[in-house]
Amino acid sequence: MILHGYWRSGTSYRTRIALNLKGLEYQQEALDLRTGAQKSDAYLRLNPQGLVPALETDDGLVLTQSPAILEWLEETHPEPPLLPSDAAGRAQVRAMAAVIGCDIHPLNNLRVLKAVRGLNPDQMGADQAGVDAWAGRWIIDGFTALETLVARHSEGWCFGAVPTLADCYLIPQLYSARRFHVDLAAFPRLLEIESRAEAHPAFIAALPENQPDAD
Ligand SMILES: N[C@@H](CCC(=O)N[C@@H](CS)C(=O)NCC(=O)O)C(=O)O
Repeated sequence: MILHGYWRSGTSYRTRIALNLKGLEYQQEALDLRTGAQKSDAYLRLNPQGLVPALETDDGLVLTQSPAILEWLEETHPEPPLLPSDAAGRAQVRAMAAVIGCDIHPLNNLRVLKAVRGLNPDQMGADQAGVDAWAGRWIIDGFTALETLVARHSEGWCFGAVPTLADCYLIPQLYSARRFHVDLAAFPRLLEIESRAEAHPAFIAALPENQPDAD
């Protein structure tokens, strides 16, 4: 398989974690988002949305949108499972993932931040402090809910005693929160999960700084 991604992209990071937890081999093709490589004609043929990640499977499929990729991985490589065995548990894990994937990450994606900075026609014109405040607002909002959900369901990881899709989403969002200088002191349970991930080989191998294109 080939993962098209970028070392600091949260959606690429969450996909790497899932691939690693499943013990799957994959090559990486890096796209430098800072230079707009995701908008090249060649990449747009793979992913018309011009966003990372995209996963080329061994069968020649091209998968896009990290939630779809993670669900595909779970369906095609069920061991070890990243979703609980019961429907209620799966709904909880997917809800935790969606807090990040739907309600936090899209608001601090590169193209949204460009608009917030005023580089796009929206002309909102924020400086770096304004961008941090914007991103932080949505991160704190989502993390506050997640801290409560984790308190209800955690036995070490976000849900239960083994990593699930929710942890694949959480760890990159914590990394991103630090880049926006968010004070994480109010989220001790999330930080506890992060320290567990810091000792887990699948999460370590997925760390941005451990990727071939890291600079
Ligand atoms: N919902 C998409 C979001 C993908 C996304 O926003 N990717 C970011 C990197 S984390 C990106 O490619 N940004 C490039 C840009 O905004 O031009 C997913 O989960 O795959």
